[in-house]
Amino acid sequence: MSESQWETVRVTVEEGIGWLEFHRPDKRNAMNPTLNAEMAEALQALDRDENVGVVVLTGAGDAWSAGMDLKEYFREVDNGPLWRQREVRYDSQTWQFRILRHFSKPTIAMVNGWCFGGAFIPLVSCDLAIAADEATFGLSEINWGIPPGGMVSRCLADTVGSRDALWYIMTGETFDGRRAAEMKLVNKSVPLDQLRDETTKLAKVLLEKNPVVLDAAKNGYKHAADMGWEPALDYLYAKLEQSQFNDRSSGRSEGLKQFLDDKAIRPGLQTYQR
Ligand code: ACO
Ligand code: V55
Repeated sequence: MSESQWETVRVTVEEGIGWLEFHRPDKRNAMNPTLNAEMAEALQALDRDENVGVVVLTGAGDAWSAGMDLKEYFREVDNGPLWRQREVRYDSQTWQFRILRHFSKPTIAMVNGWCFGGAFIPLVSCDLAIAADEATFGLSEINWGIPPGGMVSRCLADTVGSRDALWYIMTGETFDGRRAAEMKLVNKSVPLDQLRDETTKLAKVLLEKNPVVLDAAKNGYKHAADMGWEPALDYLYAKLEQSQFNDRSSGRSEGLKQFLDDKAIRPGLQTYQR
């Protein structure tokens, strides 16, 4: 895959990992309309790329992302027609929420630095997240005059508790990666100089699993969380059967064979050999 196909996004594929970078380091990777459109294209390319088993979303330079571009996404659009406002919003939600939250492959947010406002949407849309201890997070909306918009507050409701959410929404105070981990906004935080190794290690665990089953498992979980109990039960069985139907490697039979017949693995303690 060409690395310079996009202006504001970089993709590098290495050993099954698709490194997807916000790439506006001079603007702290703020998300402008160009970036929002390019991210949708880059994610489509990563979905199609059979060499990619896991996607890691990270930022170029010292930022993960400073949130929405206050100039290009807000002020410049204010002076245009309403359809343009609908259009830039649509493009941001398309990748940050619809595509990323339900991506077919596992996704990891690797938060290397600044993470503000709108950046919480792609952060929470990723399945898993590892931050640098040194990263700085904040819901800065209140500091420049708006309530959190888009899916920001919904994303907080899905991760941190309401005491913490309201604290940071209302004060606009920043917090670091350790605090983000403590609140479960991210899975864990590690010193910045270990961030890439730690993320690669996690990606490699996921690369050993059956990709068809991973897709059913993560998307089943996310959709079921929004359902009533009876539809969720039916839906999750449908997902289970869909994954067996789509899994051309018959992973389930193989997993059962390696445990029950060969006694080669104990699935409680390790994954079956694909
Ligand atoms: N939108 C537009 N431009 C931005 C943004 C942003 N969100 N963040 C940074 N930039 C630009 C700056 O305007 C500046 O551009 P310039 O060099 O052309 O003047 C450049 O990036 C560097 O910014 P500095 O402020 O000089 O960088 P510094 O490293 O000192 O500070 C920090 C980084 C803390 C991230 C600061 O840039 C900042 O506060 N940014 C805004 C964060 C924010 O409130 N984001 C919006 C959240 S709300 C939402 O997303 C809906
Ligand atoms: C925010 C994000 C948006 C938006 C309005 O507060 C506000 C963040 C991702 O889109 O349209």
